[in-house]
Amino acid sequence: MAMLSFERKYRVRGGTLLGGDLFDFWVGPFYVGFFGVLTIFFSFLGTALILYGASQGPTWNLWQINIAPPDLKYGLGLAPLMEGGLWQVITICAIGAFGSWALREVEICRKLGMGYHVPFAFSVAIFAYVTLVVIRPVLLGAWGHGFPYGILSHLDWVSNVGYQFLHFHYNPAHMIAVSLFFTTTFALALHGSLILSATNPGKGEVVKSPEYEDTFFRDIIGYSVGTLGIHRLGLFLALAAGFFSAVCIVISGPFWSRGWPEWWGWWLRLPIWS
Ligand code: 07D
Ligand code: 07D
Ligand code: U10
Repeated sequence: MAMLSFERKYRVRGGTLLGGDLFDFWVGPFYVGFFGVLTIFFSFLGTALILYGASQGPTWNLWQINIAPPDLKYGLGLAPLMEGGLWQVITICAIGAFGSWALREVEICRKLGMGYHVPFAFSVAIFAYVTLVVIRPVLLGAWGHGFPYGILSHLDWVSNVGYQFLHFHYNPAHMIAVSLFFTTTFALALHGSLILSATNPGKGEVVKSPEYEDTFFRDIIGYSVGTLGIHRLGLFLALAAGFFSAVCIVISGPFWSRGWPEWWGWWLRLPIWS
């Protein structure tokens, strides 16, 4: 079906979670909805506050702009605007914007009668972010444990927190997350190259069917996961990577406060060695 006639067919009212018909319309290619308005509100306010924070700071250099979380002495309380309060309001705006973006995805899925896989997947990214700026700081008792909002400053935070645990690579959940990230790119490279090899043949050649794709992997490794299966696997790998990332940082501090290399002592203490 041509895109234009398809759009006429599905661009109809209904499927909204909130707001009824009020925001049930499109602006150009964008579906609006109640959550579209909310997204615009939170992202405009959050961006404006970052710009305001930058205007009060020492630099307009994009890489060096930094909105820091409050000092640890403020614990889980509110901080004055210029001493981390800005970071607290921006964090609320960010969670509001990401959350309403996910719910706008849900409304679009409902309109199209599709599954909720895309908003579910985005929720895992939001979960990782919330783990960094809400769950872990709350468990540690201070908003000051959140990461600062700045391109270079957030890298400094990752490095500093990593070295607080001596050698972050020894964090077992970090190992699992890193391996899952590597496996995700490996799977996408295999999938992208396989699809192009079958469906984008040279001049005069015919497009090959999925049987060819299956057969390639049967010939080379004895097994094909299948055309639907590779998408399930890809989604699983990517979401598991994000999930184990959240695990690796939430256990660092709240559940393990020494160096990560020391955690592996349990191996040396196994009774089988004595
Ligand atoms: C390609 C989709 C498009 C998204 C883009 C990001 C902004 C921020 C804000 C000036 C894959 C848009 C960026 C809106 C501008 C201000 C105040 C997604 C694509 C292009 N990081 N991180 C980057 C974020 C964390 C880490 C780049 C966000 C954690 C490391 C970009 C978050 C930790 C490195 C960026 C976040 C961490 C980066 C490229 C939120 C652990 C790099 C991102 C909300 C997860 C790389 C200079 C990218 C870099 C990089 C954004 C969180 C580690 C600026 C929005 C605290 C080690 N991060 N990051 O392509 O070049 O993502 O940094 O959680 O090396 Mg980061
Ligand atoms: C949090 C992003 C969420 C994004 C959202 C959307 C916008 C809109 C708009 C473009 C989770 C934002 C959208 C803003 C943009 C437009 C229009 C994603 C998030 C909601 N590490 N490490 C990880 C590796 C080391 C350390 C994760 C590798 C060192 C710490 C991943 C190496 C030390 C933390 C990872 C390595 C160290 C991590 C990050 C190699 C430093 C974390 C991915 C090869 C000395 C972080 C939850 C992630 C984490 C994390 C990989 C090295 C420290 C598994 C490959 C040894 C402190 N590291 N790391 O989580 O788990 O994405 O965060 O050396 O906190 Mg690590
Ligand atoms: C996949 C696939 C597949 C495909 C695909 C894809 C996965 C097999 C069939 C998709 C993949 C690609 C296209 C490849 C490239 C993608 C990436 C590399 C991922 C990264 C993407 C990007 C970097 C692009 C990011 C771009 C974004 C997020 C768009 C930005 C858009 C906006 C900011 C507008 C959003 C719209 C909203 C929120 C609602 C509508 C609002 C408006 C239009 C604005 C007007 C506002 C109103 C009318 C509301 C009024 C607002 C109010 C009252 C509040 C005001 C408040 C104030 C404070 C002012 O598998 O198949 O192919 O293609």
